Amino acid sequence: MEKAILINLAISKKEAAEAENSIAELAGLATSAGATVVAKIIQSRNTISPKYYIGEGKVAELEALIKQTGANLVIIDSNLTPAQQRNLEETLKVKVLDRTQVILDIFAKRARTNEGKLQVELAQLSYLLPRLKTQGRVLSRLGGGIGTRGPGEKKLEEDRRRITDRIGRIKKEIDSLQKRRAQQREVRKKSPVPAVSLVGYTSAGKSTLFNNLAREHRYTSPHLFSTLDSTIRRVTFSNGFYFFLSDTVGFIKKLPLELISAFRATLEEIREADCLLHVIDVTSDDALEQAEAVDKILNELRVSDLPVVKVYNKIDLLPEPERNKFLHINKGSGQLPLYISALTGDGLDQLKDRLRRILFKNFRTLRLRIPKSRAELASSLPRQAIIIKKIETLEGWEYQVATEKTSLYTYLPYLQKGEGL
Ligand SMILES: Nc1nc2c(ncn2[C@@H]2O[C@H](COP(=O)(O)OP(=O)(O)OP(=O)(O)O)[C@@H](O)[C@H]2O)c(=O)[nH]1
Ligand SMILES: [Mg+2]
Repeated sequence: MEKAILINLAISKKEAAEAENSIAELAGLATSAGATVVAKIIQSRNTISPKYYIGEGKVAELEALIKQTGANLVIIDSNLTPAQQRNLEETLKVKVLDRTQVILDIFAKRARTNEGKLQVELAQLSYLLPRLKTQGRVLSRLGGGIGTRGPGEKKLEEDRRRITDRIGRIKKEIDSLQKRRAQQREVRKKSPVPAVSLVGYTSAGKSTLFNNLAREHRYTSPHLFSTLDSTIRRVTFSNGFYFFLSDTVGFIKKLPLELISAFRATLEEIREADCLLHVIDVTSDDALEQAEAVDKILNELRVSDLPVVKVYNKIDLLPEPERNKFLHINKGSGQLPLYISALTGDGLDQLKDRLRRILFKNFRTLRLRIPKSRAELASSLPRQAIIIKKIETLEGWEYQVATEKTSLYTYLPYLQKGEGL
């Protein structure tokens, strides 16, 4: 187990105000990566030291603290230049990582699918490459653990050319995986079934809500970034209507650039959705800032024109009077905020109700009776309408369907009595 000391350097009033939350989040990241946090330090200073990032006085202080706590890892709550990282490691004689490296490490640990693993390796190598030029950092000297997982220590020591080759090959592989994914998406796009994507800050409760809505077991955990690869399940209403729900990777403030581009593919799911379900953790001290960070990333992904349903989750942990602090958010939209507990199921009926009204606004249900002689119509029906019920009879098939399309004209002769388009 690695014992880590965390350091946040604030060089402005604004940064000083955010320092507590930022270092608390870094502690969450470090724990998720497998380290134990033994100390947290916040330093206020006017400038960043080009040599050590933090001030020299702090470096001396750190040395003493390392001895005292037995720490073998120092994590800086920002990005370091290769020189700063090397200087700190040489002086402190322990491994030094920055925020991006810790996040990359968690992603390396969590990636499950082939594409996810490749994306993480690509991000790690891209982050490493410019650092190799100046660095010659001998990781083996400082042991394995956080920041060395993924491509592996040996690979990290390979020369630049081989890493560049590897990057090229990974890109090609990802490319072909993405083509396949795009084809699958095309198929899904032709389907009349609406799609909803869960989005939100990491640990907000997306997977828990996913499980509860889709009644399907998914991996949830108190650690950050427990979901990396998006998954899709069906959510059905009592009237038989249904939609597809996808669970996605969590967002975080200061998400490294390398990762935003690496996970763009995973986030493509979001772009294909008809509606986004934004999960906000009300128990987090900076819930509103987290929600803003998510909005910002959604903007960057250019999905801001999609309808978004915001849900305030973990309400079971919040006493009634405190809920008021979120009341002003939806002001003007005429919608009351939705308070839910993904864990206990509280508020999920109201949530489903709101989703139903958004997704199926223009849908209506119809009954069809298609004779055996028109089997081709029966087989193409799922591309035109949501099949709610299907019964096979001697003469053919009886359907109850939901549709918003007028393209059902070919089916007009087969409408059951009393139905009209
Ligand atoms: N008390 C309470 N805990 C919740 C609720 N929803 C989620 N949690 C807990 O919060 C933690 C994170 O939940 P997840 O569902 O894994 O969060 P996530 O948004 O999928 O996180 P990532 O996939 O890591 O981005 C878990 O320990 C859940 O049990 C809730 O409504 N109430
Ligand atoms: Mg999750």
